[in-house]
Amino acid sequence: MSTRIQAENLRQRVMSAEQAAALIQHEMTVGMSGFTGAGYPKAIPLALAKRMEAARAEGKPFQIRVLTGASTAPELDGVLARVNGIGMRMPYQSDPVLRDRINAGELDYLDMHLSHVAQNTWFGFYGQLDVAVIEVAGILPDGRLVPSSSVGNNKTWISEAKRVILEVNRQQSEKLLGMHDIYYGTALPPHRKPIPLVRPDDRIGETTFYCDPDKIVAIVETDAPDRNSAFTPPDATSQRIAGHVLDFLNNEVTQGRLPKNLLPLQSGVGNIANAVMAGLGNSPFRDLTAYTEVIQDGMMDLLKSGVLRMASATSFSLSPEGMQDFLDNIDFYRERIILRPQEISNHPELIRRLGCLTMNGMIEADLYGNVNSTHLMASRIQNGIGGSGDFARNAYISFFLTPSTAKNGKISCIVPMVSHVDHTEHDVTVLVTEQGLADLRGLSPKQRARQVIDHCAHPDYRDMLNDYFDRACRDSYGKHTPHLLPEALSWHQRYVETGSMRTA
Ligand code: 0RQ
Repeated sequence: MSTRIQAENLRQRVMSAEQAAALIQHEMTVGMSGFTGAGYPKAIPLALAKRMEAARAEGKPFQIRVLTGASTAPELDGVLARVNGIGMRMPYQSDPVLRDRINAGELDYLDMHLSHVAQNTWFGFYGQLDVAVIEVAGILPDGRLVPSSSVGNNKTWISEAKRVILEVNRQQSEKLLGMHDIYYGTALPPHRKPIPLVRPDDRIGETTFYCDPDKIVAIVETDAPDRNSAFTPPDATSQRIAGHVLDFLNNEVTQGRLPKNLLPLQSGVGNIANAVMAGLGNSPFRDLTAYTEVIQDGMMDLLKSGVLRMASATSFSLSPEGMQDFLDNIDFYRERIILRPQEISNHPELIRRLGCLTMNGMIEADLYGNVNSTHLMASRIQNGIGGSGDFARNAYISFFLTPSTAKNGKISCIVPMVSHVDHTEHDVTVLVTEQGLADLRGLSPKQRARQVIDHCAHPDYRDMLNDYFDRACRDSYGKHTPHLLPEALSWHQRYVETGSMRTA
């Protein structure tokens, strides 16, 4: 048995993944660990999927409700979706198999602000959590649990679930102990108090989770890596987007609206966000901090080069090389990284207090600055809003980034009216494409439209957008936010019908 399980009284609860999975029944609500492919249980979902398949073969239904921190991996969302074992999923996913099932209308998916999940659970909005399945890096002699490579909602799942099942993964470094900051001071309304965090590097909690030992019904030992998918090196489009962001930040410093070392950075998932981080590495900026939810390779490079002084997050999302570098240099990184529960990493109060500069990807934006981050052609979900709303709504400056076109130029990512709204015009400060940057601060809707067309739209679509806007200004029912209904959404309809938004 692994030396990772140091609490004598818990050792007799070690069992196989199959035995542990047998404790999970049809229609249970299960809170699992996992955030952006880090720290998710590796063995129990697989064993559970086999049971589900066997039940199905006997004609018996077997579906569970799955709550996590954010996205997981093929070994969790993928295997359960493949056997149609998920009846309800929240709050975020990015798995291709699960995504297809959601878009086929085969399960209920609740895509929601990540900061809301823990508190809504405490409020009782989701009913009783039956089981928590949590990956940890170890169990200390007194029963405290050493978190693994993500924190997510684990603290909440452990405290709220009737029963707890642990996966102790010996591939998670023992040296993770000391990197986390688990805040136990939150209270429910009407007795909430300010969260005592005023700098991104403040530590306000514990390094481990507490768990009532009587609730721990099973412990499974695993030895498997996190998903760790590779990043594509920044392409020309991402580099141009990053260049516009950096020019903008430089100018803000020159104008005295940002300090020389900026304000805490939040960076969303994906290659463009990673490219902005790479761009910062080649910039004169120094002594930066990050208050974000996910640490990708780009941020690790900034830590290594000293451009970034420290980073606070709830999870990693590293490439295999990035993970290897992290493990090789964990003593260095442990001094510079703090992982927190997601209700703290994404807390509106803290994001507003710290004045975060937030950078998130989007699918499309409209002339007035409304942003769609989640839906293709209004109805097909890609991933989910994730933490982008927590950050954008409360940011000092909120940036949304995208190439100006998608599908080889057949789709314009700047449209008259977004087909789904995640971030309203009130929460979006700056739009950036490879074409340029639209600074929407202090602009009325009509002023914003000109900025967005001139700076962000692809030249192939500029005339079409100007034509729409000119006619809307002339013929719209109201002239404050001019629109021609139903022409506003005809661009999307045209793509659905003809495979291109272009008219010619
Ligand atoms: O389709 O896969 O069929 O090729 O949408 O597009 O370019 O791969 O997107 O990986 O940069 O992510 C907004 C989804 C961008 C991401 C989003 C099609 C395109 C492709 C995906 P294919 P890309 P990226 C913190 C922050 C919300 C969560 C968030 C996201 C597919 O950034 O999920 O910000 N954000 N979290 O072809 C139709 C358009 C399109 C389009 C792209 N305008 N119309 N299709 N596509 N633009 C992290 C967490 O919260 C965990």
